[in-house]
Amino acid sequence: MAQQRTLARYLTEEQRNKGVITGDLKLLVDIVSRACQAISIAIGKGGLGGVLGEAGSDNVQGEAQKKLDVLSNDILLDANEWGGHLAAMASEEMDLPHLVPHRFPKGEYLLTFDPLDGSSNIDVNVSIGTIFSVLKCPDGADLSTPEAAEKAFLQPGTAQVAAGYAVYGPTTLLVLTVGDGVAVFTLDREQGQFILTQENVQIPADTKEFAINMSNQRFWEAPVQRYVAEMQAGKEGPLGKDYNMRWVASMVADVHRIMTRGGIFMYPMDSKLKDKGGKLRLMYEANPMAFLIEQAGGAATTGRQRILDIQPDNLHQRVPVILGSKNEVDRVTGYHTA
Ligand code: P6P
Repeated sequence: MAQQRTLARYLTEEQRNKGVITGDLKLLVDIVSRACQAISIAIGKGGLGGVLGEAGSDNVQGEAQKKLDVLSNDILLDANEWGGHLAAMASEEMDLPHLVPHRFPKGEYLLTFDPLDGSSNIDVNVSIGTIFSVLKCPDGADLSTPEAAEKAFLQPGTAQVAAGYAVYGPTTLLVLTVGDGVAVFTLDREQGQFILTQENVQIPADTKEFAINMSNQRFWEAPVQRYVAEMQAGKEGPLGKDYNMRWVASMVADVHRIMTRGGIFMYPMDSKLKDKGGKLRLMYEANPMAFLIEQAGGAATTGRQRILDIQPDNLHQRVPVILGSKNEVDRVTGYHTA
């Protein structure tokens, strides 16, 4: 049987053979992967683990937190505080950055994450996931207080050195880029290891499958109205082919389907979200997913600009997201800029 390549071996080869990553970044990704294993175990217990339902608190987005949102966030914080590889962390579930406590050494990286994306699906047993992004901490960054530390995170997505997601589905997968393509690892629960099952993922440039929450149709801007109507027109319409639709309402699950067989995912600007800037968060949803999608040959825009080029204004900034098969993303982006 061909020798299995574990995540640790993949990261070591990226470090040693290609010089793509540092030892500290290898440690960071390995630690995050182990935190995702722990989250997978907690989720897997479901009602037996007393982890379903509401936590009785709201997050910075004003969204009711699920018990697993809080537990997943705590698992990631606890796992990453002590390693000496991180300077600070930021999360969808925390208003301000979490500084590495003084009792631990600080490292050169910043970690942002959505600890449990799609948590409205937890109680109905639909796939959910963890999304993470890694940045370098700028030299001389002011990390004296959480408030001061926010500035260090406000870097465009092109500055990311790694990004990934775990999808907790029928199997638990880790999908990762360190800037050298996209690799997929499958959790072998008996070994307690992520095993490489696919590398150099390539998203088909064309697709017949789109993902959008159709209930928002009346709020969309004209370019998205036009594009979705053209897809619904099928073979007889201007796009000359019939399309299928999927909407899991877990970004991780919808993006992983696109990673696997192509497609286009849209959470576009709509009139009820205008004052918030969009639905999805830039720093720990849109940016890591955009990095992964581009590394797999896809495209990711707001409809009007490349997501990775956005200069963030604040830690919890929201943006419209259109990503996936390049030719389709280019088409609908062209409708916005025509
Ligand atoms: P809606 C989950 O809450 C999330 O942030 C993404 O994972 C998902 O794509 C989107 O929101 C779903 O939004 O409006 O369809 O519930």
